[in-house]
Amino acid sequence: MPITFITGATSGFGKAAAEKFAANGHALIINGRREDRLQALSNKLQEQYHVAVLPLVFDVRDQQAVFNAVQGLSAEWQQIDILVNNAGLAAGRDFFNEADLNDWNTMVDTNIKGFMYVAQAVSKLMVPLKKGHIINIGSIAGKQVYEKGNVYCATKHAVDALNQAMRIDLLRHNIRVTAIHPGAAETEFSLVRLKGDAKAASEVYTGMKALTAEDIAETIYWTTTLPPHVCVNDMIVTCVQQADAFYYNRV
Ligand code: NDP
Ligand code: 8X3
Repeated sequence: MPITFITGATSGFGKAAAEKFAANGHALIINGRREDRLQALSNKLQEQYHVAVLPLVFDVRDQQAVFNAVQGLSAEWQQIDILVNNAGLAAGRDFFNEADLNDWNTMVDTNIKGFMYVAQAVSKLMVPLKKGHIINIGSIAGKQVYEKGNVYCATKHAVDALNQAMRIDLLRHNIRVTAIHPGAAETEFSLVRLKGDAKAASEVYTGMKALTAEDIAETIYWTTTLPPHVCVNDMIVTCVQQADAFYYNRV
């Protein structure tokens, strides 16, 4: 049974990916900060798909907690085949000169530093196995910069660079490294970014059929099903009504 480790599995892409991998017989290590959600997901997947699930509650920003959690895995659970490095968020949508520095720190600490801690901790387990697949969740915001996107876009550009760096440095260890850069997807992302303003969050997707969490889960899973000598390095995925960070066809 392959083992897949998914960060940010309490919602959105991570949760949908957990469902997808479990439905395909993967044992799962799932992470998030909200313990109740993580436990409920774990119970559901074990009951529905009869797969082993290990919930690991930690904050990816906490370097020690990340390394303790990964290094503390039993020998069986350390045989990780796939990492979905997904936990992340946007906080605020403000002009550069007006943004809240706490929001900037939260995004840098989560989307860059937490992302790096998880990837390094798990890659250390993959190296001796001489195989593995790391899937980094970037964003269209990691390819282009838009108004009031400033630091969120910068963190996702960092993900783009780190994905390339991992691909190069892990090449000699036979580890596949893939970045998936989604466009607008209707998850809890905008609710978090806009600090719980449900009306403003839903307006982000007005007039278009945005991506769903399941669409991205499908894409993530697909990259893992290719023959072992094939690696998708970088992929941008948007809904049909979005061409890039700027061009939308809202109806
Ligand atoms: P959601 O808000 O639905 O899910 C985010 C997940 O990340 C939650 O499970 C949350 O869990 C987890 N998370 C956030 N901070 C931390 C932390 N410090 N430690 C551990 N887990 C954390 O959003 P999405 O599913 O949409 O977002 C997933 C990823 O996709 C993010 O990296 C986001 O930037 C990216 N993305 C999203 C797009 C979109 O339009 N939705 C488009 C492009 C990229 P918990 O709160 O329980 O810790
Ligand atoms: C999330 C997609 O367009 O809000 O990364 O930046 S967008």
